[in-house]
Amino acid sequence: MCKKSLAAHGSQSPLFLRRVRMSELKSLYEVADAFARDANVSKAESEVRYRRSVLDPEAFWREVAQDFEWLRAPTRIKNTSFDLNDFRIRWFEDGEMNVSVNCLDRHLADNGDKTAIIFESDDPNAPARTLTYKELHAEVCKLGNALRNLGVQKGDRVSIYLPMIPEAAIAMLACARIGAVHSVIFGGFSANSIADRVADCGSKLIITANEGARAGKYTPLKKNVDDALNLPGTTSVQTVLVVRHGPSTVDMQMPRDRWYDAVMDGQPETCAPEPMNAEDPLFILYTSGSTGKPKGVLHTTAGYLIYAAYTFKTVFDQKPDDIFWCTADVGWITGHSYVVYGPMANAATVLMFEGVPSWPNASRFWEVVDKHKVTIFYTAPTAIRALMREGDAPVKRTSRKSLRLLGSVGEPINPEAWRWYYDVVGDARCPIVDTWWQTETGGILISPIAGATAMKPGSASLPLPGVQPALVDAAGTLLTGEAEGNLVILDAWPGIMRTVYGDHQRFIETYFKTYPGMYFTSDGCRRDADGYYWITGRVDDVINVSGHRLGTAELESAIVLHPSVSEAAVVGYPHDLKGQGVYAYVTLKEGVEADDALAKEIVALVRKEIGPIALLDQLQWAPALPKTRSGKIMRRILRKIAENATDQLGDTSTLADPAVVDQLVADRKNH
Ligand code: 6R9
Repeated sequence: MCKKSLAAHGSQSPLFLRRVRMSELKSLYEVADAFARDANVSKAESEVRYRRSVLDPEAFWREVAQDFEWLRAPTRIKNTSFDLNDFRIRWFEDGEMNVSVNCLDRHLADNGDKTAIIFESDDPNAPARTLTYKELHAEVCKLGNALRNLGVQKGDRVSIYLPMIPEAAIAMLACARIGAVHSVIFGGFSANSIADRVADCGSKLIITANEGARAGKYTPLKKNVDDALNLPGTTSVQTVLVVRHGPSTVDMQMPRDRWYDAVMDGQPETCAPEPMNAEDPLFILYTSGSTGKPKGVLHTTAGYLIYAAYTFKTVFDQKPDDIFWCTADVGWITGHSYVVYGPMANAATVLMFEGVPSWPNASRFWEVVDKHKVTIFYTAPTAIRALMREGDAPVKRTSRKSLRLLGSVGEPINPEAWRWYYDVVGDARCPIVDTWWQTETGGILISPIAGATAMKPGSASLPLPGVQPALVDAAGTLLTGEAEGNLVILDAWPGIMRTVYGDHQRFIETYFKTYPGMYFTSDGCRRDADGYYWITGRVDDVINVSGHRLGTAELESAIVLHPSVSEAAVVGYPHDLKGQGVYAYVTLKEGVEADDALAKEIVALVRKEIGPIALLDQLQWAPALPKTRSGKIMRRILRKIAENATDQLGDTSTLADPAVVDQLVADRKNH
């Protein structure tokens, strides 16, 4: 049976759509009384808050904003419109604050000696390192001063390419302190990807480390930066700061390269915070979309911070004694909002972990939980599935008694993995918050509120206060009640991105033109009879591999750089561990012989161009690609072939040459 198309742009779109089983829709886990008793938010309170937030968003967010420290309190709260003729998104617009003051200084009086960061190294035998809020404040001030001495001023861009070490958080907060706009680049990106990101925003300075460690292996971060800075378009960079981390030596190119510890040495431990308007930029984070190169998602000061902080406290039911561990890297939005800004604005203790779940063995996560008495644990379905495959024993040999709440983010969590997480990891004691959101949204939009919302395995459940989701069909008609369609958001919330850096038109085009007047998420979604939302996955050309976004256009551009390749098309296909895998169809130039060595070269080229996270899981030689008569690649058909659902190819009559498909299907069978 063929699933109804949820395409946003006719035949261009839908990906693999997760099938939501009917029986799952009814499975309900009520909030346990024991948890509800002490919860920050009750079920009744969550409903009252939601109603208030939608009826009078001004009053709702005005009250939330009072919990923050302002240099100048805002009088205007919400000034937003998604109407294309009158488009604007401004929150707290006449307010002034400094994000680092809200994350650090205001905690010093009561929480100065409280642990802000517990750092757990990749090496399980290395001693853990901790920083109190006082110590973190001092480090951030020193780096803020050092950056100012190096000529970094308000509004300048600073790229951060660091492993998961405390200096990553220090660097972000130091930028916030002096009003510099940070752009964190994930350590799994290559020199080319660094160069693209540096060139796009014109960074003045890069903060990196000599190397990063994961599972006992080292990534030469500084060398990648050196290679990036040899590429065109990167001349804006004047200084490279290098954190000493790990034993390797690096080439220092003077006067450009400076050791981090040398520039920090002797800096005062106080640093005047830059007064920032609520709408001044805080950071840029590059993310993949349907077309072209990754775009620089820009978040601003007050709206982002308040939204990250509010959702952190609400969703995770945060209490003063919690030890919060979000396993995401700071190179992704989850690391920005729920390792650094959300928790630190709430004076929480966070654990930062440089390693991986399965090294040195499959108990590592739970050993770290026991070692540091983690109470709230937030990870991605791909990690849960990988650990589930190792069986229950590696979990069961640890205590995990300290845990009280579990979270999931990055992709839909399949009910089997949800149940394993709940029963085995959480011993059926800990609620799970399945949090749906995006780089663009700044913070969580749809999620259970721990202690208030009954859970259904596989559903992100209900919208948070201030969030108005809706479903539309391909024509943009709003669907009511139980329905399946494309997920849109009808009104602005404080954490929404403000623009694509340097390309406001692309921002409007990408998110607000498909369904005029609405923010289009590019996710498919089903709403059940209880109003619960079930995200089914992307309906655009973004592939979600292990919770990381990869654009098909980026992957294809990398493949065709190979001199033997004439054309390529990439699609996602369901993958047991990663959620989705990358399936590449490659057409070679006339006369080139296809063989394994060439396939390996292409895989290596993509890795070099984008980074180790861009792995082609499958590569199929394609004598030609299926195209419409107007020359458009029919991805819908390529997806079905990749999924091995060749009985569901649908209508191929509009193809220029239907025989192409028969050939691909036959080759797939032998693949
Ligand atoms: C936070 C983050 C965004 C895309 C998003 C959706 C998928 C994230 C999800 C989820 C189902 C969840 N996604 N969380 N799908 N349930 N709980 O991951 O941001 O990297 O920008 O990815 O991830 O498809 O559109 P980002």
